[in-house]
Amino acid sequence: MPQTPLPPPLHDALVQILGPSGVLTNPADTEAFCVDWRALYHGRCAAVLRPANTAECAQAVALCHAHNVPMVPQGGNTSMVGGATPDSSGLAVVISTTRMNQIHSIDHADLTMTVDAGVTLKAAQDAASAQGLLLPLSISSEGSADIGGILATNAGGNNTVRYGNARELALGLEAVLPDGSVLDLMRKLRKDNTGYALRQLLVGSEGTLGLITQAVIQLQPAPRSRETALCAVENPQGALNLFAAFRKQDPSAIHAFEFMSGTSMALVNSLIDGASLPLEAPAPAYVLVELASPRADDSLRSLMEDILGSALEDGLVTDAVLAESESQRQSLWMIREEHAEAQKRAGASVKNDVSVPLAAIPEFIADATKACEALIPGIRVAPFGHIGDGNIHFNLVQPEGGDPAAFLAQDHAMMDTVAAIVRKLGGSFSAEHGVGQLKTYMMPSWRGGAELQTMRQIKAAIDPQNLMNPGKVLPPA
Ligand code: 2HG
Ligand code: ZN
Repeated sequence: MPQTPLPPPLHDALVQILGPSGVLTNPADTEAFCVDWRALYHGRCAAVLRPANTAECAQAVALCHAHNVPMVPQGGNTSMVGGATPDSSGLAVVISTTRMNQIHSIDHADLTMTVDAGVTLKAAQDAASAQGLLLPLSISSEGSADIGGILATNAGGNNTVRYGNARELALGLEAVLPDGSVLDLMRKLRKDNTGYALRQLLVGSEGTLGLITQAVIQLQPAPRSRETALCAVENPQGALNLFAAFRKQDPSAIHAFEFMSGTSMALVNSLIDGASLPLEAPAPAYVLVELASPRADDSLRSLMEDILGSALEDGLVTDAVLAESESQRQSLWMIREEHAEAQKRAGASVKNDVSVPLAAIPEFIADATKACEALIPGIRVAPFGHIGDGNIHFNLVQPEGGDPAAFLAQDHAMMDTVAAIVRKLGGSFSAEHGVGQLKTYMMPSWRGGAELQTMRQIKAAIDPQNLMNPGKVLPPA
C-alpha cells in the first residue's frame, strides 16, 4: 500500500498513460527515491512516476496539475542539498527521468548532441567520445547524474575552468511546465537574440519552474593530447601561484585545476580501496592539473615539464608525478573523484560549497579553518575543490569517534560561521551544488530585496499553484 494513496481516478489515469511499470506505489519500490545521496533527508511520496518520453511526461504533469498534486523532478538523485527529495507529507509524486534515456543524434557540423534528460552524463560523454568528440562537463557523480539533473542544477565540476558550467553547454532545451505544457526550445543556434532567454531561466532553476525533458548540448573536438600531473604544494597560495603560472603560458590548455588539502587526501588514502598517494610523502596540499588539446603533437608535454620544472626549482612545487599512461591518469583522477565518498565514510560531514575571488582563497581557508576549529574542537577541516574557479568545497568532517547526530545538530552554526567569512570576502554560499532544501534559509539574507522578490514573481507566474518542486530554492514567503 502506498503511504499516502493517490486519488484512485488520478492513479488509474496515470497507469493508463505510463503503463503499470511507470507508476510505482509500493513503498519498497519508492523508498530509494525519497532519500537523498547523503541520507540527510528522508521524505515520503504518493508515487514515483517514470515517463518514457516527453509526451508521457507532459500528460502526467497535466494530470497532477489538475489534481493539485505536488511534483518532485528527479534525475540520478545525486543532489548534495536535498534538491530532488520530497518532503515528509507523502502528498507529492516523484517524477523520475530515468526512462527518458535516448541519445537522439550527434551533429558533426554544429558539434552538438541531442539527448533525453534521463541519459547519464557518463553515457553521453561516452557517446560523444565514440565519435571523436568531447562533452566538456565532468563531475564526480557522472555515472549516476543525468543530463536533466545537470542542467536543472547548472552543474559545474572539473572542466568549468575551461568550458564553463552546464549553462554554457545548453544550446537548446525542452521542458514540461507545471501545467503540463511543453516548452520547446530545442534550437541549435549559437546566435538567437529573440526575446527572454527562457532556456537559461530553466537551467539552474532546480526543477522549480519545470521538468527538463531534452537538450541540445554543445560538444567540442576530443582532445588528442593530454597531460595530467599531481603536485604537492605548501599551501593554497602555492596552488594559486601554480595556477597563475599555467594560465600565463596557455590558459586554453588548462582543462582542470583541482585543489586537495592534506586532510582530505589523507581520508581518501585511508578509506578508499586501491587509493594510494603516488608521491614520496604526504604534503600540506595538492594540485591535480590536466592540460588537453585537440592537437596531437607533444607541445603539452613540454609545457607541463617546463612549468613544473621551474616550479620545482623555485620550491613552489615540492614533488610531482606525471601520468605516463591512460591508466595512470585514471588513477590520479580516482584519487580526486573519491573525496566525496571518503568524507561520507569518515562519518557525518557538513558541506560548504562556496566560492570567493581567487585572490581571497588563502585568507578564506585560513580564517574559516580557525573559526571552525574554535567552534568544534576536534573537527576535521577537509577542503578541496575547483580552485581554478574560486570554488572550494570547504567540508567539515566530524571529530573522530564523535557522535554524528550531535555534530549534524550544529550544521547551521558551522555553515553560518563559514558563510560570514565568505560574505566578507565577496563570495557565494553555493558555487555549484545549488540551494535545494538545505540552503533555502540562507536566501533572504544573501539574495534578499529585489533579487528574491523577482525570483518569487517568476515562480508565481510560471507555477502559481506552487506544484513544481515546492520547498526548494525559495524559502517560504
Ligand atoms: C566534487 O567536486 C563534488 O567532487 C562533490 O562537487 C563535492 O563532496 C563535495 O562536497
Ligand atoms: Zn565540485
